[in-house]
Amino acid sequence: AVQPTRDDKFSFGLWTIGYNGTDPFGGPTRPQLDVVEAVEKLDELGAYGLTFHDDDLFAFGSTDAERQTQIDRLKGALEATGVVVPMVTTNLFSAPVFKDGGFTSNDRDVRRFALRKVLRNIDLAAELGAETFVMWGGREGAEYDAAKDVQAALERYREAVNLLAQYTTDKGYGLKFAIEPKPNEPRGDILLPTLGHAIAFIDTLERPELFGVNPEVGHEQMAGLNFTAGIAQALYQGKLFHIDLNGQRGIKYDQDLVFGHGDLQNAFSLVDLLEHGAPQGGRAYDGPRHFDYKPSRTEDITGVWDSAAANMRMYLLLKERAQAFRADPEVQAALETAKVAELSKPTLNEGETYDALLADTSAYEDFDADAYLGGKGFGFVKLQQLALEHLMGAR
Ligand code: 3MF
Ligand code: MG
Ligand code: MG
Ligand code: MG
Repeated sequence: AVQPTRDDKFSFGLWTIGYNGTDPFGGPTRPQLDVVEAVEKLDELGAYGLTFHDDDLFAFGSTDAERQTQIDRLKGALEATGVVVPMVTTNLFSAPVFKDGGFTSNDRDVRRFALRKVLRNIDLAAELGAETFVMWGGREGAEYDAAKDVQAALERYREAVNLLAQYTTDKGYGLKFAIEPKPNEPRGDILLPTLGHAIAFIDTLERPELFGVNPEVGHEQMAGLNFTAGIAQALYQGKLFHIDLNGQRGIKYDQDLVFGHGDLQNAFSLVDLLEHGAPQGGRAYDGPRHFDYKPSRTEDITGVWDSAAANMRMYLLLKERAQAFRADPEVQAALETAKVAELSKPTLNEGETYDALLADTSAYEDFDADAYLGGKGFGFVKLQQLALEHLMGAR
């Protein structure tokens, strides 16, 4: 059961397994990984999908011929293996031209260039049959408050993504867009820093139904937020279009560890949520389980593939543990005591008006609020202990 299969819908970014170890303090520790090797090896390990930025597949500034050669090589590998490209994304952060961002650079010429680059990459995404186009605005931000008019930046971002939505609609591509939030790094502050900011922004768009979010475990945790709780809200709002799974240990630089190698408890509750949905009928996610991690720069190529396999194995182990947790009668009893299901019951009776509530003496005049001093405990700690014992394999 912990052997990954295509049905598990595991996908990897080409930039993840292809990470060569470069960081701000040192150069590569591994040679360039070829895309054909990447596809073949992912297939062997049980993944179903590969995703990529335009610039992962062909270097920024490639000639049309160089670009086409790489696309053809990718297509050949996909055909040979059956691996698919469920998502394509765009690089508006690496090239020097994007040093102040793409869609929100203060320099208008850069903004127009960014739009053209992305339109071209959207054509490629459609050609490869991708369903989702992810946008991470890594350089859309600032270090200095006076240097960036944030309201103007939001307006330019809106202008850009409205145009992209118009384009895909006119072309009949059927692509959906997923905005990936991140609070900081590489910019001091990034526009749309959390999934909550992004969902609120999506409401202002001309075609909000085409836009959702691609939250990353580590990005929300860098802001000190509970990733599972954020995913629950994204599901509730119908906005979980894609997900970046990885590991992060607290509020520090973006670690991109293997999924589960950071906050393991939160990874457990996340898999429990993704696999079981909200037990009271919340919406489920059936999209790719996409890993956006970095094989540590200490690793050689064997370590790269070991770490890729570790992501999938962690997910499947957590899924087993979550199933055992849900099936345990003691857990069911603890959930009952904790009144978890009672939260799904509307607070008002059907059709009840505020007049009827005001007339209900059992709700106020006769209600025994004092019973909550010393009584009526929820047993949340016992429930948490049971969860951790299942996570540890102790039950
Ligand atoms: C950076 C990221 C990005 C995005 C990618 C996909 C390079 O922290 O997470 O990875 O996931 O650009 O949009
Ligand atoms: Mg990260
Ligand atoms: Mg990241
Ligand atoms: Mg990411």
